[in-house]
Parts: sequence; C-alpha cells; structure tokens
Amino acid sequence: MEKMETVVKGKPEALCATFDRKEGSDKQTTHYCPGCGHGRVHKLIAEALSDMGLGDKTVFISPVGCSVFAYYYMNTGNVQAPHGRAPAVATGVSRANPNSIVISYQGDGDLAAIGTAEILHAANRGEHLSVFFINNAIYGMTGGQMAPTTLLGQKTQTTPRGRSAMNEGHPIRMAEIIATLEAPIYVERTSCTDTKGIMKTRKAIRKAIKLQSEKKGFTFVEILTACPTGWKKTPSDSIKWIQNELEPYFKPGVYKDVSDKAEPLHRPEMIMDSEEIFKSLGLKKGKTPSSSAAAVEEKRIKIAGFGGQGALTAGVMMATAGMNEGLNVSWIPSYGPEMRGGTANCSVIVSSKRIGNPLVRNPNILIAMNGPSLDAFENDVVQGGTIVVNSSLIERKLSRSDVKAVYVPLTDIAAKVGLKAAANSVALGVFLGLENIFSREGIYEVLKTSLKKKDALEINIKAVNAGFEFAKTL
Ligand SMILES: Cc1ncc(C[n+]2csc(CCOP(=O)(O)OP(=O)(O)O)c2C)c(N)n1
Ligand code: SF4
Repeated sequence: MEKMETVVKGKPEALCATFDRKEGSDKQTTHYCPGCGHGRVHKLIAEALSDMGLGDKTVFISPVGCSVFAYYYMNTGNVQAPHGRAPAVATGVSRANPNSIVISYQGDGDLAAIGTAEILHAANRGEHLSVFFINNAIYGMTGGQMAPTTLLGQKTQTTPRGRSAMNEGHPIRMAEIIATLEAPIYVERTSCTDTKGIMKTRKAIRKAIKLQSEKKGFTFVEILTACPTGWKKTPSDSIKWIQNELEPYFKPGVYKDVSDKAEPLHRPEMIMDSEEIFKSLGLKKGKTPSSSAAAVEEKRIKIAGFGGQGALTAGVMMATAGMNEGLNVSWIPSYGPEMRGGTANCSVIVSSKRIGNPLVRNPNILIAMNGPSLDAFENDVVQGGTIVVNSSLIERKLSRSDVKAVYVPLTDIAAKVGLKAAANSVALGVFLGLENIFSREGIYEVLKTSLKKKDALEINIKAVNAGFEFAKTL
C-alpha cells in the first residue's frame, strides 16, 4: 500500500503567530465571538497570501465594524479607514504603490450602507483591489441593528417586528449590483458555512488575489458568514439559518468573470513634476527656494468671512504668490452651508520648511472679514499672534489683550478704490504690509493670471496697494 503523505499546516505567515498587538491578558484568543465568520475568512486570506508569497506586499484595509480587529491578526501592512471609506483609502494605497496587493475588507453595514458610494465608484474605476465583503446581514459590532442586507422579516434591534419592504426597503444584493458595472473583472458570492462552501470561498479568495497580483483589475468576493451574537442564535443554528434563509435570497455563484480576457492594466504615471503642475495651473515656473525664501518662518493664516467676500480667493492668491516665490504652501478651504451667509474660511500655510499638517487650528494671523468670523476664531489665535479686523463690518473690539489687534476698514477702503467686493484684495495688501514674506509684484502676477478683465485687474491692484499703504501707517 502506498504511504500517505502527511502535510502539517501551521499558521500561515500572513496571520500573526501571536496576537501581540491585541490588548488584554489573553492575547492568544481572538476578539471574535464563537461561530463568527470573520476569523475563518481572515485565515483563508492569510493562507492565500502566504502560499503566493504576497504577505509582505499586502496592505490590508479594515474599516469600522468587527472587521476593524483584522489589524491584530493580519501580519501584513494595515491601514484602518473610517466607516465605509476603505475603498477610497485602498484606491490611494493602490495608486501610490501599484505593486502592492491591496485588500479592502468590509462588513455589510460598512460597504452597503455608509460606504455605498465609495464601493461603487472604486469598482467602476476598476481599481486594482480585492474587495472581500463580509455579509452577515446585520450590524455586528454595534449590537445587531438592521443592515442593508438584513432579510425581510428578520428581527434586529432596529426592526423588532422584522424588516419590512414598506418601511426599510428590500435587502440589497451587492454582488449583483457590482457585476453590472463595466470595469470589475471578477465578482462572486460564496457561503462560508460547510466544507464545500469554505472550499469555494478559499478558491474565490485565491482567484481574486491572484488576479490582482497580475494587475488585471477590480475583484469582488461577497462571503455569507454568521454573526451568531447579532442574530441571537447558536453557532450551529446560525449555519442552518444561512443555508435555509440567507442563501436563497443571496444566491452563491459567479456573477461576473471576464478575467480570462482581462489584460494587465498599467495606469499612466500620475505624479507630475513641478514644471507640469505650474503649466497645468497656467502659471509661470516657480523659483527654486531663494535664500530670502529660505528665511521665512512658518506662517499659519486663517482668512474668514461670509460667502462672497472672497476670503477663500484671498487665501489661494496668498498661497500661489508664496509658491511662485519658491516657498512651501498649503491652502484648505472650509465651507458648507456657510457659503449661503455664515462664515467660510480657509487655512493657508506659507513656509520655507516642509509643511506637516495643512490644517490651521491655531493661526498666528487671523483675517476676520465679518463679525461671525471674529466670534468663531478669535480665541484660536496663538498668544502674540495678529488679528486683522474688518472694522467696516465689525463694530466690536477684540476681547483679548495678548494678541496684536489691527483694525482696518477693509470694505470701506475697497469701496473707495471702486469696488466693495475687492475687500479681500485690500486684506492681501494689509497682510503684505504686516508680513514681509513676498513682494507686491508677486501678488500682481497672481492677479494677472486670475483676472482677465483689465478694469477688474486695475481695481484689485489698487486695492492691494491701498491695504499695503494702510498697514504701513500702523
Ligand atoms: C461614521 C460612523 N457611523 C457609525 C459608526 C458606528 N458603527 C460602528 S460599527 C458599525 C456597524 C458595522 O456593521 P458591519 O459593517 O455590518 O460590520 P460587522 O460588525 O457586522 O462585521 C457602526 C454603525 C461609526 N463608527 N462611524
Ligand atoms: S458581533 Fe457578530 S460579527 Fe462581530 S465578532 Fe461577534 S459574531 Fe462576529
């Protein structure tokens, strides 16, 4: 009789040998409840990565839900994304490092509720990702609320009488939806219950990862798994429930497979050099940092006003002028309903050093163009900082004495040069007069690029000059 070969399979390398990242006394057990499907799928993914020698190249994106714990167990690169945003984060990782294997691992609440837009668009763009969608028909982590995949009649915390199509709509079949899109090359649903189902899931996971390693495109595997805790069932009843209830609605099968025809996709290089960036913005080539530019200490500026006052535009001009001087700059707008009357603001940083965080929470200069802006940001300014107050519209004085107060009738000055709306250019002039960072000519250049009408250009240059002169009298 031929001797049977015995193969002993230990933990795959892509699964941590010990769970040291996990806090708590017993680090060798997982967080997952008995009978939960997550652990089983983790293991199948880890085995596939290890067998293909891809663990070191893999970045595992886990969002919110019980899948967030993946970080403790997957011995790969790990990124934790906010709820629903894993495909967006995965897109960034995959585009920045096209040779990596990127896995977006998501629950049904995450993928089919809060992250519906992200998954559809990532799939539609054909990102190089493998998405593993853990469909357990409920929000597990938060205690069993209805998910988009909850079955009709299924009782959950938020559907105590059972989900009804009238109230909550029908369960959403994600694999079928994704399969209608042009770009995905492989979409399958499996059921990770009995041996046959586990083997099918194993095969599907391997196929998805292999296709990604061949750079062939977007793959999506939906896996029906148990959440005994959320369902309030025993692990064995949960398996029966999947087979008897879930599978008839979410039928396992291959929904799209064009992978044999798919060619490796190579996205064109997305990185632009500085010359291209300047050209695309219609700007002349920036200088390399000059010795004077190198001397500029980081200025953190907040410009705020109501929509229509041009606070955001003033920030762009400031940042562009700084960029033209060869400085490092950043600009981040913040607007929303404020565009219709409240405050809109932007964060600008100008520095000869590299900028870490582009958000300005504690500015050293605040330009408050209206009252609500001063109310909102006065207390954020650092001690010893400067607050420029548009005294045409703000009657009150500063309530602080540990900052420099500069009262300038920005709107009145702008009206005097011929255009009330040019108060933002007056503010730019005041800024230049107070802070000797870059030349007025630099601002003129920026104005020339953005204002095509001669009259508008002349008035705005006058407004800059008027603000500059005002600041010099202080
Ligand atoms: C923006 C945001 N909204 C809501 C939550 C609360 N939250 C945490 S986990 C979760 C449900 C996750 O359910 P699912 O994606 O199905 O994963 P499971 O826990 O079942 O694996 C929710 C709603 C959150 N963390 N962030
Ligand atoms: S709550 Fe559900 S999904 Fe979360 S670990 Fe427990 S069984 Fe798994």
